[in-house]
Amino acid sequence: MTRAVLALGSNMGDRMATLQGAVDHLLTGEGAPSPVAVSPVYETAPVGGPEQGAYLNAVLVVEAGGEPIDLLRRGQAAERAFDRVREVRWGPRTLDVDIVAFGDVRDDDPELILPHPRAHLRAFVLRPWLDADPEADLPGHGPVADVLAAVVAADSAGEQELNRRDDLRLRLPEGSGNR
Ligand code: A4P
Ligand code: MG
Repeated sequence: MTRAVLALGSNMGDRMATLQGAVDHLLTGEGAPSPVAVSPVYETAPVGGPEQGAYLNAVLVVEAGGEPIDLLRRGQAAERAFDRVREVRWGPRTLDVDIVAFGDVRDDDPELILPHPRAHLRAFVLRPWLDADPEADLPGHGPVADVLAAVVAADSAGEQELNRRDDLRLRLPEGSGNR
């Protein structure tokens, strides 16, 4: 089993229902990874892309069997299950599932770049990841706490401000920890 980190984002439709559905989808069924932790939910201003609505973002930490590509496929199946329409790069989407890290694997295969090539620049990934796993390291970049501190320090314009939504909570599906 390998510790892996998934970043979830939604900025269309019922964003919270989509995130919860994604967590359930990712953790259910044959070969599903076991949950380690799920982060709080953050409301975040869109980074890059066209003008679009605010995102809800969260991070799911799992123990996964199999290969990194199996986890990517599982994430893509979750995206399809939520009718993701992929029109514009970095544009609005009902659900985006990114593989942030898979153990300490480093790979530049464009189909699955590990760790995710923009994770180290994004407070909306690093902040929830740090909440879910305060000891986490981002391969090639060091402790997530330090990487996040650098991102926040560089963001003098406050473009990456995050609003933790304590009124919203993701739950892990029943029994998903006991496989
Ligand atoms: N791919 C390569 N590496 C990975 C990886 N580590 N995880 C490939 C997931 N996919 C990976 O992705 C395009 C291709 O990347 C896939 O075919 C896969 O094989 P996509 O999900 O189809 O396209 P995308 O998401 O539109 O593009 P991209 O580059 O993945 O966008 P990002 O970087 O994920 O950014 N702002 C806020 N506040 N919150 C957000 O969640 N998300 C984005 C999307 C932009 N701005 C955001 C947010
Ligand atoms: Mg993506």
